[in-house]
Amino acid sequence: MEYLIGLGIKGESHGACCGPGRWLGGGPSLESINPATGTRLGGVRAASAEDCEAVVAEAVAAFRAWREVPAPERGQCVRAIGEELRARKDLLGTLVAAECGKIKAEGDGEVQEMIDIADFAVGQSRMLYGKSMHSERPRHRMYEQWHPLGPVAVITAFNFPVAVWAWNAFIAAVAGDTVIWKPSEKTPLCAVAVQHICNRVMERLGHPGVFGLAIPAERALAEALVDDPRLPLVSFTGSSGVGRRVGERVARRFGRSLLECSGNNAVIVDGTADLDLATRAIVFGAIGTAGQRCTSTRRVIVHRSRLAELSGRLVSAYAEVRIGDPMDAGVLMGPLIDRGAVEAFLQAVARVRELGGEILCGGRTIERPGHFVEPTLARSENQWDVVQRETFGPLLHLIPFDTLEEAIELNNGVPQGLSSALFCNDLARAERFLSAAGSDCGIANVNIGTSGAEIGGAFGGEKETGGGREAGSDAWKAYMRRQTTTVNWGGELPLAQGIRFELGAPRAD
Ligand code: UN1
Repeated sequence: MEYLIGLGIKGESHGACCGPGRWLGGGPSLESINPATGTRLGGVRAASAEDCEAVVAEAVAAFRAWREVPAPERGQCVRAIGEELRARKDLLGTLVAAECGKIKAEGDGEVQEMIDIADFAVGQSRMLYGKSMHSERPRHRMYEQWHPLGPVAVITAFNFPVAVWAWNAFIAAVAGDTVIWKPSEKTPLCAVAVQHICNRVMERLGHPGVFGLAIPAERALAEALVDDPRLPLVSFTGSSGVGRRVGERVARRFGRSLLECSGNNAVIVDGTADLDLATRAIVFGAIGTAGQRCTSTRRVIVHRSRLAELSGRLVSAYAEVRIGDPMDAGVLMGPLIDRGAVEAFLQAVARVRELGGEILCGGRTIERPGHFVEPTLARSENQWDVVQRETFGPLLHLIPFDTLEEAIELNNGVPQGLSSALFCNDLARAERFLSAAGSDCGIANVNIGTSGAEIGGAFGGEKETGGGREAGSDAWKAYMRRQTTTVNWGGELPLAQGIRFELGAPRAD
């Protein structure tokens, strides 16, 4: 496992880090397990309550200095981290594949996503624009400016163990915030590797403490971060169930939360669709990352006239998918993350059968070490409970429709609202899907699948997906506080709305 040494991981790692490069780990041991083999990759000593406090205190102290560093200079720090990531893309991509089980090409792709958002953030560091307005009062200047918000907690999931942190951390850093990362305890080594890179760069550039890491083993310590009034923003990626609790707790203390929760993403295959394109996009969307992306395709809503042909094509495509060690070339699907994920997948398959659905292919576990299941196609109904919730695995429901309006209703007829796609070769139908009466999701694509979004757009979704927007576009605003400023440079004190309020004026009576 030379890649671990190349990433600075030697022996047992420590689960909390605050600058300058101070590694702490007074909590219990956490094992990092390769889900493809069940073997141990390494161990991490989790952060204790005292360690978490040290990380938060450091982020609070570092914020005082960082907020006054000019934003373009903050951007240069992110640029330097991006350069280090470029140099280590292969090593880190390998660790991502080994620790979370996605195939090496997707592991590398995830590191590329970090590099892309670093580049984006560097540009953004010179574009933290505020508007100016014309005041209604003479000799007054009115404008808004964006200030750094404070130390930000970034809680990430196992399935994107490095990229989602980067979306948040790089934008937050150029915005002038400091960052406390609470990664999934299922992928601690990825976080430790990235933290080593941050430490090296930020110490060299004289800004230690901007990026901190806390990997606690107990839920109570993660909750303490969520409840901490010193952290004005909590960015959370994970299930809607946990996201709801995070949102409630943060709201209780008037904090802000940025929630990126469950998806239940559908591809609509219209009567006019190119089935070659649609099939390829569906297979990548449903099987990529073994169906463990929040953007994974979970439902295919297909025009009844194409149902037989599309399901035939999908069944043949599924039979061709090579499943195995994510590090082997040619493998397209790796394992699920752990035993619990396999259980949830099997329960969902059993529930489809119980409700009268047909399993067209797959549905079983694969007998080999690790947590492998078969990619599975089911003929299901949209309103079934098992279709209404997100099963984090390669289970795809096929649902027929007759009219486009019905297809849009089915697309929108789930509690989640992250990603959606329409395959179609008819302009008016495509525009209908993208219109205000179309998809209700945060992402709506035409002739592109539901997963694999670029970082340039704002990423996130509606309803139980949580409403947050991360990564590109103007997502940076979530990491800053807006201040409206009015300067009176005349010698008078005119009041807005024409109000007269004069001391010593003669009384009307
Ligand atoms: C996630 O699954 O949490 O759009 C993020 C995509 C990736 C990001 C997924 N760029 O599929």
